Parts: sequence; C-alpha cells; structure tokens
Amino acid sequence: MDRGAAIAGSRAHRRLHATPRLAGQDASNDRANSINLVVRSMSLWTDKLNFKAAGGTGFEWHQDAPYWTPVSDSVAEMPNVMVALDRASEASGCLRGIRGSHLGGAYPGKQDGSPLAGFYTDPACFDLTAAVNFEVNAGDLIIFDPFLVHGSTGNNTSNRRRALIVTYQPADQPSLKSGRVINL
Ligand SMILES: O=C(O)CCC(=O)C(=O)O
Repeated sequence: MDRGAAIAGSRAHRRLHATPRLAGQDASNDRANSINLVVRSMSLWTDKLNFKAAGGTGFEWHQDAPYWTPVSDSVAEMPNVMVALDRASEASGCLRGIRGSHLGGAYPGKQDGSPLAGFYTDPACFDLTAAVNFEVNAGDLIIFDPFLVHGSTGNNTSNRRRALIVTYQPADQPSLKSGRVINL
C-alpha cells in the first residue's frame, strides 16, 4: 500500500475527518482556536516517528514554520497532528508548548553561540511561564500550529514515549521529502 493510502486509511485520519471543526462544519476565523483546514482537500507535507526511549533526550524550544518557509508557500496551512503511541506525561517528556506563541509569526533563532543555536527559538521572544504540558494517553491526538513554540524534556521514566507526527498541507502540493504530491 502506498504511503498516502496508508495514512488516509488509518484510524487517526478517520478520527480527524470525524472532527466537526476540522471538517469545515464550524468555519471559525479564530486562529487561536482552529487551524484553517479543510480536510477533504489536503495532501501530506511530512511525517515522522518520534521514538523517545527511556532516558532519551528532549527537543529544545522551537517553531516548525521557520524550517519550512524557505521551501513552501503554504506554511500557514500546515497543521501538525501528533498521535500518541504511548502514554506521555511530564516525566516521560510529553510535548509542551507556549500558550499563544503561534500568534506572533516566526521568531528569531537563539544566538548564544551554542551548536545548532539558530535552530531553536530565542528564549527572549516568548514567556516560559506560559508553557503548557500536553499529557496524553496512547491514541490521543494533539493538533498544533506550525508557528507554536514547542519542545519537550527528556524521558525520565523507564517507559518509552513514542509518537507519530503527520503534517498536512493544502491539496496538490509536493511533499517535503520526496517532492511527490500525496493527496489524502
Ligand atoms: O516529540 C516531541 O516531544 C517533540 C517533537 C518536536 O518538537 C518536533 O518533532 O518538531
């Protein structure tokens, strides 16, 4: 089965279609509450499996949008859908995000001279006290904006923390890695 068909047939994808707000039945312009997504006409931008083993490291605070802006004009319409494959708690390094940070556009990268500094968001640009932990059970979905400042800590438990992240985009657009159009 090809990748597009596998995602379109997945339980997570069917759940997404069944969500009224995302299916376009509640057309809200409030970007803080809903991403402008019409699920009947979309394609795959990218997908990845994030395996965080027991004792595994975290992800520093960053936005996804700045990575993708140079290679796509559709970044404002690229919701990330994270499917929890295991229960994720603060202790096991669940996803966390800075409330409201997706509304401020692309922030500059860190400039502290550390390796890869520019890949991470300058901490002066967001309010760490607005951080929210997204603790989830296996099978839960977290849908988040590509401009959200997000990351996670290391996994300090003896259990693995696995998640699938699928990023959608409007239909008929080439996907990030293969350049092929994978309409869903
Ligand atoms: O898996 C996580 O905890 C965070 C993932 C993340 O930030 C990313 O893949 O961009």
